[in-house]
Amino acid sequence: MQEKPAESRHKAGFVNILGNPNVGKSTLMNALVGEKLSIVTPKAQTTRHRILGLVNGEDYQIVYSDTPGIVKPSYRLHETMLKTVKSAFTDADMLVYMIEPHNTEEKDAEIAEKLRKTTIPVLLLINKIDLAKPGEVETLIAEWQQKLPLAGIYAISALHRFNLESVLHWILDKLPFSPPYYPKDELTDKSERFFVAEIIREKIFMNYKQEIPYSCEVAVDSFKEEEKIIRIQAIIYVLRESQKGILIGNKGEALKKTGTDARIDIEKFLGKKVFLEMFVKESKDWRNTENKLKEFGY
Ligand SMILES: Nc1nc2c(ncn2[C@@H]2O[C@H](COP(=O)(O)OP(=O)(O)OP(=O)(O)O)[C@@H](O)[C@H]2O)c(=O)[nH]1
Ligand SMILES: [Mg+2]
Repeated sequence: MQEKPAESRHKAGFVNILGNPNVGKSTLMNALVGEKLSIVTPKAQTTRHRILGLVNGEDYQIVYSDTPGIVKPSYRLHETMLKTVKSAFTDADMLVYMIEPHNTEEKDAEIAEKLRKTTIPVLLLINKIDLAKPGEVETLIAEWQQKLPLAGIYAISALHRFNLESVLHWILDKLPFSPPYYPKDELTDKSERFFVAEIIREKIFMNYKQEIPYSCEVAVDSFKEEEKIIRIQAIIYVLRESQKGILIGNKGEALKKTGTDARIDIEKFLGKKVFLEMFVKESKDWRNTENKLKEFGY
């Protein structure tokens, strides 16, 4: 028998990670890619865009997609987030659906039905098993085996990198034969500016309470690389004038802390010294304004 040419033995495909907010999708993608691409916070609805993370091997390329959590839309930004999730449902070679032990059944009922009907291979991951009560995981596995008899099912901890080899093994096994979709030295589809804005948004999620993180959008206005330093100017947009003061804080302390936290991580990400300046502006009701959402890349 003739040996297949190397090109046709190459595997590649889109592995799209879906799930409710906060289940650990971004943590999983970062762990699988081995690089902190997606921002991670303890708050729900952290991720707003679809972010690709590539894992390149000699004879394979896995194109992971981290996606926003599935939400019931209460404003336009949510609608675009949901559209992103839907697109990830249709262009996948494989679907990874992630849940956590204390997830309520009804939250997953609708999607479970879709997953049962699809012809795309499905991997169900029960994440955060480090937080599970005894017996809880076994019960969940049995339940999902009933619901999705064809799916691969694993209990994992994305945070503690527990059982991720099984995940990778399952994915590589199901990956279709195909030439690579992206150059083999690429890691993601997003720009450095995008990740800088995301890191700032992560620090806003960590440092402010209640509605503030959900009211902010970040845009990098200027990014100038010099020999020894990168000078970055970023604008934080808020929904209302009254939120500016909260962001800036007493004597500017709050914004200063957020800026320092962000700069430290941006320097790690870019591998270079960074000078970061941040300005706060009002962008009236941006979450509900079509052309503003477009401008912000949604
Ligand atoms: N204990 C524990 N916490 C985890 C695990 N995986 C993720 N987390 C935490 O869960 C929180 C949410 O993680 P994310 O990765 O941001 O979740 P997500 O699904 O991307 O959330 P959205 O982008 O908001 O939809 C963070 O505080 C993570 O550190 C895990 O295996 N165990
Ligand atoms: Mg996320």
